[in-house]
Amino acid sequence: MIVLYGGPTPNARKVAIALEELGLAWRLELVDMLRGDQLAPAFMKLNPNNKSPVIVDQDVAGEPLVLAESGAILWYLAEKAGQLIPADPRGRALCHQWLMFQMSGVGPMFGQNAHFGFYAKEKHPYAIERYASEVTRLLRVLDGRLAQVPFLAGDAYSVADIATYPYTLRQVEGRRAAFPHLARWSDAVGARPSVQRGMEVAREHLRRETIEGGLTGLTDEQRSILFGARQYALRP
Ligand SMILES: N[C@@H](CCC(=O)N[C@@H](CS)C(=O)NCC(=O)O)C(=O)O
Repeated sequence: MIVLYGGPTPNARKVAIALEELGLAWRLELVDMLRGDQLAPAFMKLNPNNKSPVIVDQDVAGEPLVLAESGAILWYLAEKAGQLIPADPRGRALCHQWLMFQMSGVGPMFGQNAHFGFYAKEKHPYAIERYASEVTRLLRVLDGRLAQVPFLAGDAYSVADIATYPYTLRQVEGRRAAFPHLARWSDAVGARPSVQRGMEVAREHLRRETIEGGLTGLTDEQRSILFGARQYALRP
């Protein structure tokens, strides 16, 4: 049994999609970010970086494996099941490249775009413009890649697609004409039953304060939990 610590967020969805696709036995342990579950001592023991997702794999030799960082988790699960990473060296290398592109580019830049564009109380035009431009640029890179191949790693669906889809889904909506290849890929990925199930992870816990929940706005306490005083006070 694999325990997934996470909530209704893109990074936890990646892991839920992979778990569903691979048919591994798993269950969810909710991490409610707005409540500050990620700062609780029990969670910080699993990930001192106070971020979800984290998995605990009890089905391993020796101690249960505790693993954070969604890209590392996807790679681990794919290797464990022997699926979702191309077998040939070229495909494997490209799969790794596009997974890293998601982890180092798409994830952080889309995250900062959401932060400065929506969650930050003060609106800084420079930061808003900077990250909105980065999002558009990264979407263009993905669209160019998907003009050449059906999936990010090449011919086969892989962990690189799983990592990217939860982030690009909302951005592609309304920009389909600008990014036709990305839209084609997004439809194909989104049609997979495992993706549909994985995207539903913890949906019932989606909070109205978040963009996806309707963006009623964060309270000062929630801002402090997510972006400020609370997490920094934990550091020596
Ligand atoms: N690089 C990490 C990023 C994880 C991350 O940013 N998780 C968010 C939820 S999607 C989180 O836990 N945020 C809570 C916080 O920053 O306090 C990964 O890919 O797993």
